[in-house]
This record gives sequence, structure tokens and C-alpha cells, in this order.
Amino acid sequence: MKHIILCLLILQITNASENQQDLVLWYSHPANQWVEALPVGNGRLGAMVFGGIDKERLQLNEDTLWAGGPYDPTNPNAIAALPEARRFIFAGDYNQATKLIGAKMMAKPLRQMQYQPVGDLFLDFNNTAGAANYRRQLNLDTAVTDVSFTAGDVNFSREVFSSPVDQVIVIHLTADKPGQISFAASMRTPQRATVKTESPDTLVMRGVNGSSEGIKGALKFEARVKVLTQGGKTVEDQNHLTVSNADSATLFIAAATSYKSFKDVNGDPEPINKKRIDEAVNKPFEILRKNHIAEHQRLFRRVKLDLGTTQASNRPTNERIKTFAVDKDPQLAALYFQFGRYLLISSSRPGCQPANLQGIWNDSMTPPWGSKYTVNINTEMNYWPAEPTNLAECVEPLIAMVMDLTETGAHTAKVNWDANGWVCHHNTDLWRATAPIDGPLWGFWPTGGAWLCKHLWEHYEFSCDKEFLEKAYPVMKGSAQFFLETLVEEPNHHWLVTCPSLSPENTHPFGVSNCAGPTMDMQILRDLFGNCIKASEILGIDEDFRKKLETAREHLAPNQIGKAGQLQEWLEDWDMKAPDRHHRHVSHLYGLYPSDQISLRKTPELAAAARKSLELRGDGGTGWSKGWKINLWARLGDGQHAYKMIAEQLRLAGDTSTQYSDGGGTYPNMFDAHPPFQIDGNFGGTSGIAEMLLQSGNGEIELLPALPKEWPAGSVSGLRAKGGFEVDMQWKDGKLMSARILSAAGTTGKVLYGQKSFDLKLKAGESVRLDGNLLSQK
Ligand code: FUC
Repeated sequence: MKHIILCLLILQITNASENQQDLVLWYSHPANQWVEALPVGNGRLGAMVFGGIDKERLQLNEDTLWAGGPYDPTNPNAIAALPEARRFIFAGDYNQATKLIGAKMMAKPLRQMQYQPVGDLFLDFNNTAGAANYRRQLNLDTAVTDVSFTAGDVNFSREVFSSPVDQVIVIHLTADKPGQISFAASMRTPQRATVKTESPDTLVMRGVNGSSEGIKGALKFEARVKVLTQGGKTVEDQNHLTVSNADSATLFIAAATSYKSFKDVNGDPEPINKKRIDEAVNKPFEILRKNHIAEHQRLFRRVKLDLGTTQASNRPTNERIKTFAVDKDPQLAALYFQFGRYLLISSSRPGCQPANLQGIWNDSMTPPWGSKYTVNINTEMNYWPAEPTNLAECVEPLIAMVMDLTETGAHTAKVNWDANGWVCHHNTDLWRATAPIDGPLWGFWPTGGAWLCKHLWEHYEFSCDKEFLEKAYPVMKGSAQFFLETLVEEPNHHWLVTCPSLSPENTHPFGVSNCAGPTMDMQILRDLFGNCIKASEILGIDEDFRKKLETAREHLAPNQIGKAGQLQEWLEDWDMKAPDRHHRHVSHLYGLYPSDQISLRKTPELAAAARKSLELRGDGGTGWSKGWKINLWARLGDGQHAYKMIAEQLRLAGDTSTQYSDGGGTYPNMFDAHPPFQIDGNFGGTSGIAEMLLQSGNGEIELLPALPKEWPAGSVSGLRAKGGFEVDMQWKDGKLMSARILSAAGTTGKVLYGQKSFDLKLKAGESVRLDGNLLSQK
């Protein structure tokens, strides 16, 4: 008996370590560039860890360190030009409309504030010559990155994590011989800041944020590093600390700004940092590490995915990315899926800022597109994996931001559009600016806030949490109110349309993008109005408002199929004459994904038209564009094309030797390449893989809707479906073997697999086990 238990135990341990290995990114050399460094983050405080042998670099970020301060970018002159802009558009004089919008209706300033770095911490070592056996890794299961190597006869190791429990980054340096830890710690920053030692073991950076676009930097920030050693000696020297001959050392990094809310910057970072460090240094390292891992695993371990393993899985991550097209390496696709979940947990925890264009990781004072929140696709894409991959908590920062936007957006609605409710155009920033920015061709799109509302509704749809819906409904209603007041009748069919607007950021045959009633707007509003109608019914309120929405919804311009058999992007059949027929934005396919207005079963003709549009667009595009296309092909039930899009993503960024199209790709550290780095493609990839395995909506849960032949056998557990369900599945030879469906909310639903179906009638907390024919099992 004892023997059997021992065997089982050994088996379990082997499995556990094998699984762990499946969740590791690893490299045989230090990072030479930023996109090779490994990201850690607790939602708020992030670091890119380079793993240098004689010089370690941690590039640091804090999610409220943005340029500028509270500001009002609305343009009081905009409203006067609105009637004329509409007249130009309805008369077909699009160029005049664009000129007028550009001259009179844009935000002041024309650009929003950037997300900026804190700076770097450097550790310089002088006893690492001749290092060998180097390994650097990031374990997604523990959210700890570590470096190990041998120098002389000493084995060195370094561990780094950003603790969501203790709100500090912890660096732990050890050696297997006493007295071997010697280094100098210093800090550098591109910000207006000073770095000074405060005592023999503490280094402090104090600064103010940058001004931008005439908006004065209004934030104070502080980063604080404290070193604790076992043995050895620590001395201070003006702006650095020197540790000599310690047995081990632990560094604690805290960083904070004076940001309290988008309208209050009166916080004081110093006492916040001091308190966090004082509390952390009083806990043994093992406890800090254990608590950090437990909190990470509480979220991370909810979903397990096995797509199969091959020999290719044993190589360093950068090499595997390079040869994915040839090797297929199903485990790399699974790692990419889990990396997206890791990134979301690490960049978007409750109470923090939402994940921006780079999550929380950015080393530049002027990052691409300001590393802001672009809400004409990118911010939404960041949150696509959250609900289906069981990370609903991570949506909280997005929801909180949308609540803020109802306030700033109400001002923009009044000033720019003379309307009630609230509006957010195509971007926002830390200060929740909502006015149209950058230029008329990109910014004059009023539907960003309405799209964000979908995430509130989905948070309800996945959880069936009515209490949450009560809080979400007024936000959705405010957005709907804005459109009820600003939709206008277009002259040809008398449909209700947005005007002026645009189909994100695509130029129509008149050489500009501004137009009336682009398909995407209509689809977004069909969702928004429809979801408000359902919400008001569920909550039993607002009958009159519901009626107004019902009438308006019926009069929205419909989805139209053009001459080429495509789903029209605009009111007119312009698609085949548009100058950039392969444009990265596939906005009119919103109706297919993320929305479920268009589906193979419900609207087969529109689904065929969407497919045609997708074929005409081709497989090229930026990282996020390819990420979107994984999801779209999955919705079309085409697992092979979805897989092809994964292969488009999972190739080394910039590598032109593969058969794949331009743009997109993956950096050695698995960050998505727009290029340059933009995190949305990672999140789109994760949700795309989830969509290939499970889809839900319209009361249906479809199992393995788009399984490619490259993943013939596998299993997944913990995926979520709308209606409050959780799904586990196993498949073999490309066929479902078994599934387990748990109902958390006790709602009804229908499970589909191929032509088979099963009606779910479970009470909350009950589950059912089905075989590959969807017959229920004991
Ligand atoms: C939109 C996209 C770009 C980029 C930027 C952040 O403008 O068209 O490709 O993703 O947002």
C-alpha cells in the first residue's frame, strides 16, 4: 500500500514539474533588447527584467505615471460647425466635411497625454567573469522570473517578482557559497527627477511627470529601493548603494505617484512607498514569495490547456517562435495562450488602471500612439480574453474607467454635440479625455464609448450577476441616450445613422474616412440598444426608455451585402473602390466578432458575406489585426484558417523568410509586434484560441467549433461560457471525447457539437458530464 502511495506521489510530482515546464518561457542568454526582456507586474507596478550577467537592468513602470494633469480638451466652437458638417456629408461633399471637422471640431489640444516610464534600476556585479550555464526564464505559473549561471565555482541565482499582495517588486540574489553577493545599485530616469541615497540601505528617486501638448505635468512620483542583506556590508555613496560580500541580498522596490483620480492629483507617494517597504521588509522572503505565488495562481490556474507536446517544445522560446511554421509545436500555441492570460493578470488587477496599448510595460517618454487607450479596437481587444478565459476580475479596471468616462464624456457630449448622455471618441488617457483627437480621419468617431459598454454587458452575460447589472445599466443607458439624441436620418432610405462618423480608420473612395452611418457604428448601436433593452427588462425598469430604444433600433441602417458578395463596410457599396483594400481594420466584421449579430446558424447569408469580406482583406495586417482575424475565422467555423492566422502571429517579428504576410509577429519575449510592440495582439491571440475551442452566445454553447488538424488531441478546463457556465473538454483524433459543463448561475442553455445538441437544465452549482455524442454520463 505504502509503495503504491509513494508511486502515485512520484507520478504526481513528475506531472507537476512537467506541467510547470509547459508554462515557462526560457532563454540561454541575457536580453540584448527591450523586447527580449521578461515582464513582471502586479497590475500596477511593472518591470522588464533583462537578466544581464554583470549588469542587471530592471526597467520600471507604474500605471499612473502619465504626462500632463487633469485637463479639459473639449472645443466649445465644435457645435457651431455640426449642422454644416452633416450637410456636406449628406450632399456627398466628404472632403469639405473633413476640412471643416479638422478646422473647427477637434479637441484642444489635438493630442492626448502619454504613458511614461519611471526609470531603471541597475545592479552592477564585478565577480561574474567567465559565467557559464546561463539560463533565464519566466514561469507563467508562479509569475516569477529568474536568472541562474555559474561563475568560477559559484552558482548564482536571481529571482524577481512584482507582488500584488505586498505591492513591491522583490529581487532576491543568492549564491551557493557564502560572501559572494557584491554589487552596486543605481537608478536612472528620463524624467525630471533626482536620485539620492537616503540611508546606507535606501535609494530614492523623486520627480515630477512630463508636460505635454501644453498641459503641465501635475504629478509627483517617487520610486524607493531598499536592500537587505545576510552577511556582508552595505554602504551609501550619494546616488548609489554598494553591497559587498553578502551571503544573499533582497531588494524591495516601491513606486507611486500623487494620482488619486482623473481629477485629483493631491496624493503623496512618499508615505505610500515607505509603508509598503516597511511592511514588506518585515516578512521573510519565503513568505513574500509564497503569498505572491498563491495570489497569482488563484487566477492563473483556473484554466488549463493542453494542445499536445512535441520534441520542439524543449528548445529556448525564441528558437521555437522562429521555427513554429515548420515545427507546428502545439505546446507553443498553448504557451502563447497562457502568456496572454499571464499578461492580463499582471497588467489589469482590480483597483489598477486598465491595460493600455503596452499593458503596463513601456520604456519610452514618447511611446507609439502615446501607449494610451485607443478604443476603436485596441483597448477592447485587450479585454477579449478576460471573461472566456476565467479572469473576470481583470475587467474591473476597464469598468472603473468607463464609469469615469461617463463624467468626462457627458461634458464632451454637451459641448461637442449638444446632447445628453456621454460620448467617448476613439481614444482616452489617464485623465479620461473623450473629445475627438489626432485629426478628423481618425478621431471623429463617436462610437468608442458605446463599444466599451459591451464589456459591461458581457461581464453580466458571463456571470448573470444582477447586482452588477444594476450598476452597469446607468452607464449603458447614458451612452444610448447620447445616440438617441444625435442619430440623424440619412436622406436616401431614412435610416437612422451616426453623422459625422467614420469606419475606423479606413479611407473610402472619396479619399477621406468621414461619412455617415458606417456599418460598424450600426452594429455597435444595435448591440448597445439591444443590451439596454434586455437589461431594463431584467431589472424591470425604464419601460418608456426601452420603447424609444426599440423604435430607434429598428430604424438603424441594416447590414448590407455588396456587389462583390461582401459585407458592406459603409452605407454605400464602396468596398471594392476603397484605396486600401487590405486595410488592417476590419471594423464592419464587428458584427461577427466580438458581436454575435452575424453567425453561421442565425444569419448564414451575412456570415457568407463576412467571409467574403475577410477573404478580400487578406491575411496581412498588424499584430492586432491578425489577432482579430483568428477570432473571426474561428467564428466562421474555419479552424484551418484560424490556425493559419495563429501561425501568422507566432513567427519572429521582422522575419521575412517565412511564407507569411507582412506585419504582426512575435518578439523573442513573446510580446506581440504591431510592429512595434503593442499588447493587443497578445490578447487577441489568447481570445482567438479560446474561440477555436469554445463559443457561446444566443443561449448556445458550442464545443470545439474550429479545431484545426494541428491539434488532434488535447484538453482544456475552466473556460467560461455566457450564461454562467464553465466548461472542461477532452478530444482525440480531432473529435470530442467528453465534456463537463458546470452551471454557476442555474440558467438554461443548449450545448452544441457538430450536428448534436444537449439541453442544459442545471441548478446553480450543478454540473453535467457528456460524452462525445453529447449523451449525459454518470
Ligand atoms: C489605431 C490603429 C493603429 C494602432 C493604433 C494604436 O490607430 O490603426 O494600427 O493600433 O490605433
